[in-house]
Amino acid sequence: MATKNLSEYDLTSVPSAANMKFGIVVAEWNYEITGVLAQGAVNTLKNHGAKEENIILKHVPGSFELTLGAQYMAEFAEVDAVIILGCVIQGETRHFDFICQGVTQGITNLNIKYNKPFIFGLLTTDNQQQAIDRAGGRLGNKGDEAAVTAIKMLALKNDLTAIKKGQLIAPFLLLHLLLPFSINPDLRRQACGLVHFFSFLHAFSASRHTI
Ligand code: DLZ
Repeated sequence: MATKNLSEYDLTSVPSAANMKFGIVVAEWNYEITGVLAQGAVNTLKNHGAKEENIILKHVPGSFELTLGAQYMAEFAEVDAVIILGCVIQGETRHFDFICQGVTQGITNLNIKYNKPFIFGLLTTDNQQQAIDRAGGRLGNKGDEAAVTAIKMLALKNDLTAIKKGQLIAPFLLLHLLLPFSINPDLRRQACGLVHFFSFLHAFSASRHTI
């Protein structure tokens, strides 16, 4: 049982979302809840610098359709991360269990298949009041939490990508340092040109692919 407010966090702990592109997939079932989750997610992304044109929001009929909707979003909208928002409320039958299980497994698979963050913003509650509490009520908004999670996961990916690029450029730098000691002047000139060319290519691609 959640006790913390989902919308309370240290603002300074969240990186800038200025260069990130997000997809948000929202289930229409229980829209009085999921609409509030979506609004919270959009506001939070914008508060952290995401541009309006870099937030693509689409709807699917129910939570069961969230997985495929999220896959469409990753394939056709070329977003960096997908935020998945739905609300499943326990009823009299076991429908609840099957939907929750299907979506959870589906989203887990998408994370691995696309190597992108697909954020699980699905409320799975015993009743309507528990959902209201988590959609702008006394426990905050799960949509805010999902947005912050998306930003943090992309920042993590950026950090690790930068480390990998740094490791790749190291051999070029080493070669650059050793070249002046080469004896043959022609060879030295040609090799210098090549090193400069590849360093430029590398720096160019690093500047274009920070996410
Ligand atoms: C059918 C159904 C039921 C009973 N309950 C919910 C729910 O609480 N939350 C939700 O998002 N969707 C529900 N659905 C619809 C299913 O997710 C799905 O849209 C249909 O089974 C059609 O595939």
